[in-house]
Amino acid sequence: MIVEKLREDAGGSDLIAAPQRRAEVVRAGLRAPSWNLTERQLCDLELLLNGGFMPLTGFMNGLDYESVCQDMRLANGALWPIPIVLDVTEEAAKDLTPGTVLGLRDPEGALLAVLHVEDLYRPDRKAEARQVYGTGSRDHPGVAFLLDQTHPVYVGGTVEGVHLPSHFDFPELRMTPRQVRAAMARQGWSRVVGFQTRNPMHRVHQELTLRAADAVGAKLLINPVVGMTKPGDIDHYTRVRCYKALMHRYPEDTAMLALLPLAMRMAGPREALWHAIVRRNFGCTHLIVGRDHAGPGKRLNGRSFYGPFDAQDLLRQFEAEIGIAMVSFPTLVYVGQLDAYLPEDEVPSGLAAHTISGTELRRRLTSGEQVPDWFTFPEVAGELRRSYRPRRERGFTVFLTGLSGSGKSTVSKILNARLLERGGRTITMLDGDVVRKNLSSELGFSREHRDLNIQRIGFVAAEITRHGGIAICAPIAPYDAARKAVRAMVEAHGGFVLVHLAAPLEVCEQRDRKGLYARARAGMIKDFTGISDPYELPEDAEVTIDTSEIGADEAAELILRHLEEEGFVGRRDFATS
Ligand code: PPS
Repeated sequence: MIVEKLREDAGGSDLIAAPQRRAEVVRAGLRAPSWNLTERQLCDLELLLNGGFMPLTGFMNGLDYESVCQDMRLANGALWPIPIVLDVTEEAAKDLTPGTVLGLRDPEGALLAVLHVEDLYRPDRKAEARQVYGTGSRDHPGVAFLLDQTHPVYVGGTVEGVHLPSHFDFPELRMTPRQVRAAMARQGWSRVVGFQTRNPMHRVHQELTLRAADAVGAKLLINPVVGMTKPGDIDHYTRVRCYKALMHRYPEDTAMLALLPLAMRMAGPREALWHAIVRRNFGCTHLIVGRDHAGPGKRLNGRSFYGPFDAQDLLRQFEAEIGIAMVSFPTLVYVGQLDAYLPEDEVPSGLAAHTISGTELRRRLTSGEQVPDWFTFPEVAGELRRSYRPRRERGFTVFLTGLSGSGKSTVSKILNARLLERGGRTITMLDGDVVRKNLSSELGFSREHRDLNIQRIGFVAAEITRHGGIAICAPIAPYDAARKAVRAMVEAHGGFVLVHLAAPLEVCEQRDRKGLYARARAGMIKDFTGISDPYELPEDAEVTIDTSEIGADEAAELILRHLEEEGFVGRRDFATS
């Protein structure tokens, strides 16, 4: 039967060039024009090369692409729901014509494969969004990526691989489809149910995977995605530590863990078909599909992009053709009185059902609150806690902005002293003048140079925050976009508190402790903030203090109080750090 054959062949016909051909491929690839693969393209290439994307033989040409977008099939009729395309810039496309070769390199420039160019085409990405994702809305992360982060020209053709992209993390869990199938065969597993996830696995997931495997008499392949998932998801290092910690909870010889370097699109129903094809290639006979499988969450207006069972309904139509059976699963909830997990529609009336959302879990972790044992095993909670330190143990940045003479340096010195008096934390001061002497001595005061100055401060502050320290920055930072960019950099690692010292210009000018305003008025200093250069008032400051009305000590006190209220530092009544 065709499906059996596909399963046997998958990975056997992977796209890495045979040893006797490899030297020739390398020679051609190194001489040819080259393209440095994006993160998503790297993921796609890896699964093309290792057979995870069987029966694809390369990045889609125009015919396959059109047909996949419209009918979920390649031009030859084979089922394939998601475009796998190589998008490049107009600049890179200039060197390419059908029949030429393109070297595909990793971000460091190492050659991974060559693409034998068949065609170049300029897709209608809005149409692609509607066809593949069912929406043109940028609220959908897959659509936002397609419209804003892909290049305008798609290059189609077959690929010949030199080697797989390198991964240095968790090498023992990074298996190709062929290796996974071989491991299954060694263990004598003939029925295997796959479990797809992009989240940490809690007790409910362990329950449902065990029940699913039991229901169909199969073993279990836990196959989490470690390529690209939804922006904001828990990083894969943390997740993989959680999965590893959980594995001993499965009875011996029932479950295997293997990582999948897939770049998810969050395309819901179409993505469920795609996941099924990939898992079939990894040797699974069954796939668990729950509510809203691979959905992107809710729109900004609170509505969902896909119905909760759309993915199950679509996959049901194609199970036989793909050669994988769906194990559909209801949402399980915990019923405290019974100390058991039940499908949500089977909870006896009068009994309370419990669940904890991802957002609530993160809130509990960062506020140091307990995560109940019914929700997650203590070893998993322990791993999560290592990554999600409570706020008062995490790094943060206080970023003071304001005109020259608004009190930034004085207030930041007092704040520094107050925090040092309490002890237990390391603090780095990044005062405007100090930074300009040490980090930015070659820069002037054009917008470009100011932006570069703030970007450098942001980079350093983000690193300090990442390492659990406190950064106190005090530049003028007159431009909103530059301040927002720093916020984004820092918030990826910890807290960010923007403090606007909002003394009116007249007051700052009156103080004129450095005599700069007088010189600026006399035209001796050009592009002086407030006089001959703009200051964009922040609308996103956590703390705004008019230092013409409030003294520096009191201003520092207000900032400290905010830090206490937000939990970045302990309250003085209770603790000293
Ligand atoms: S910026 O815009 O954030 O990059 O500026 P910053 O790095 O904070 O540097 C401001 C300090 O440089 C002195 N100075 C000037 N400020 C503004 N405009 C012009 N043209 C200028 N020339 C020199 C001034 O002393 C600023 O320090 P503060 O502490 O703000 O008074």
